[in-house]
Amino acid sequence: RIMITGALGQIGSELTVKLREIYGADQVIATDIRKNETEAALSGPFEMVDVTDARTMLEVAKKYNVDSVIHMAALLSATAEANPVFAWNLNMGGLMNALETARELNAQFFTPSSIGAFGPSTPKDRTPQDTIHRPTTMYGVNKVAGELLSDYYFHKFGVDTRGLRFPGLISYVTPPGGGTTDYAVEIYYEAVKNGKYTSYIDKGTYMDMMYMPDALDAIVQLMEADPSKLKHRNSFNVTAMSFEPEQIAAEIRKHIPHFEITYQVDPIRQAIADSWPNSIDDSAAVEEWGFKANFDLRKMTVDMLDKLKQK
Ligand code: VAH
Repeated sequence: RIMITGALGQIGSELTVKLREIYGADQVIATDIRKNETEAALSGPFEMVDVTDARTMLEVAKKYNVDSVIHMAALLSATAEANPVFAWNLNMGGLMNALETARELNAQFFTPSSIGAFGPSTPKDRTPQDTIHRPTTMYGVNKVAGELLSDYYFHKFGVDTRGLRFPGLISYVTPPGGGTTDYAVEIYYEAVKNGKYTSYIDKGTYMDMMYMPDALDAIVQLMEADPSKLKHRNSFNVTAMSFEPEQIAAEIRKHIPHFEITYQVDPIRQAIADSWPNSIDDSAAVEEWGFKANFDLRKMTVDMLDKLKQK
């Protein structure tokens, strides 16, 4: 059985539904700090778990005898930057508790890292799998420390930990909260609702992005990969595309001709975005476990607008 923390979050809410489709509803225990009425909360076992509460997390894991822990509960970059001490305690305390739970139950383990694990001194174009990590954000510090801690649990305790450095993720199911890349989600919602969008990220700011279906497939594919083929563990660069706001606006205009983008740059989130790569190199993921993204900007835009219009 699989236990997911942060199961009602941006990735967790769709991952929970997908894993239940693959492995069976009662095989996936969704946990989060609060419950809601979404499909992720209602389509199978749900438990209230605050990831900073180690005892409850372990109790729930033992109650369902889980053999896989997928730790998704965390604060994203912009929120973390506004509350750095809280972010450290939640992001690192939660991760430690989840790793300890996986160690006690000898369970497989997944948690996401991010392109946020790179900083201004990292090569910005085709950022390598193995390179300098000196992030200048609390979120980035959490992600680098998290990668090192997860590798430590693999080498020291033999916990089968695996991770992905996700780019910005774009989805129409659960609006994201507190990210820097979320302009690329908001723009689609605003295009459908109002035909225009004011971006807090400046034109010319390139960031790696990925459509949520590709992100979910990558998690399943990595977790089912042959461990003997993995030279890396925490965490693999993965990406589908890299674009700047003008490019996504132009793609939207192919479907909504009068769509307009204007700019009101948020210096805090712009500074975070400027510290991240323009594009990363995901050849290690391709070579070690056959990663392949299916959605590019054109295909994603068709699907996003179609699904949001239905919504
Ligand atoms: C964020 N969406 O913006 C997340 C992610 C790479 C970006 O880490 O913080």
